Amino acid sequence: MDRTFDRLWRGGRLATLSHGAPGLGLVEGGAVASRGGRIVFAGAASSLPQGWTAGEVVELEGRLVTPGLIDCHTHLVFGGDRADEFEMRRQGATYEQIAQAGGGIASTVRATRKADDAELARTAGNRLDRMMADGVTTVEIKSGYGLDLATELRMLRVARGLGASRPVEIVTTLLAAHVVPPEFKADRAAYLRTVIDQIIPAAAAEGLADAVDAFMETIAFNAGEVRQVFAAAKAHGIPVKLHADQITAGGGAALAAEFGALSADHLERTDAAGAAAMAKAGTVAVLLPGAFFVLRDEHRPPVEALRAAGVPMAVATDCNPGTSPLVSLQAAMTFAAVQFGLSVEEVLAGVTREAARALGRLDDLGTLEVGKACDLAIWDVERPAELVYWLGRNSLYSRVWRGR
Ligand code: DI6
Ligand code: FE
Repeated sequence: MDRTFDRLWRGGRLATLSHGAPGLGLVEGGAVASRGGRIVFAGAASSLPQGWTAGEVVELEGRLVTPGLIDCHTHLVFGGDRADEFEMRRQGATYEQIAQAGGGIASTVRATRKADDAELARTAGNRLDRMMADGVTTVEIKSGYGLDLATELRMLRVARGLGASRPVEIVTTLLAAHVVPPEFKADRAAYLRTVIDQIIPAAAAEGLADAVDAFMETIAFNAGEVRQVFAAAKAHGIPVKLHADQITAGGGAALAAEFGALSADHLERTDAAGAAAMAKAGTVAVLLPGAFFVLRDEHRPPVEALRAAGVPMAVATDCNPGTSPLVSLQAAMTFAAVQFGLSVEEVLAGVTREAARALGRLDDLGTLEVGKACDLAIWDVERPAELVYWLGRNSLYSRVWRGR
């Protein structure tokens, strides 16, 4: 083993989340060493190699170290907000009624098309800064409020730019199949052709999309349409994921599994057969308690069936202006435990290892293991459960991205 480290953290408790280790993979008296932004040692300090040298040694003083948190489902880039609709919903209007009246996603599309790049970057950047303060080191960002070639690509470029200007990794997802934009209402097939023949190829050519997503829902796209979008993504070698079974049961989980999707997200109305199909395909269930909370949904995702089938479960904010104006992944963690019944271990795995899996990035993110990116969250807590238990208390002591 090479014994020169850029930095060594020691004297803390590690939750490695590593493969094969039981539970959180806890290590007492642990140390983590980095070189060139990667982890070159993670384990008990007593098994550090003899004769090591480090550019810097950081004493953890008993603090807890976890992998940097990963928010694997956000719609962080958008124009305006929808506080007016929030008030309408408080007076009894439903999300679908507002959408049918031209509000909802369509109103954010209008605001996003109007906003210039600087405005989109500024507002999304503010949200991103807040997320990072929660210990988040990787954020997935979707397009889907442009719904035309120019604005969809613009959203993805702005998202990529946020990563270039901050110590955080941004993973981008093309969600041109979010809803049919107003100007195509009379001819949905024509919009679908635009997505398939223009937007997906252009995003692929510019390398702007790490994945392609779709919203399969009565107010959005049906199964046949989603199949066409997924086939086009696959033809360009881009992995897929799906907003599935959120408001209505539509067989979304099974469809996602059929295409070998990285993840199927929401799943409030997924049945046991859908869960079984996901298990077989290795598709991750991304649970989004923020939307469940804001919509006052009464259907929980089938956590017991997912668990019984062995489906990996991730937890994310779904940060978006309509159904989940939530910028705190820590809050989503508490909600996932309280509302969905996840254990502390499941929640912590869900924002680290399983979130990395949902992004197709388990090879270099999500656990404290040699060879992975040295992305750490260091917490002022005694027990891991405190990270899930507190609501609105940020226990982050420091955040490390790529070893810094
Ligand atoms: N699922 C959601 O929760 C959001 N989009 C989606 O596909 C809602 C987006 C919005 O209302 O703006
Ligand atoms: Fe979403």
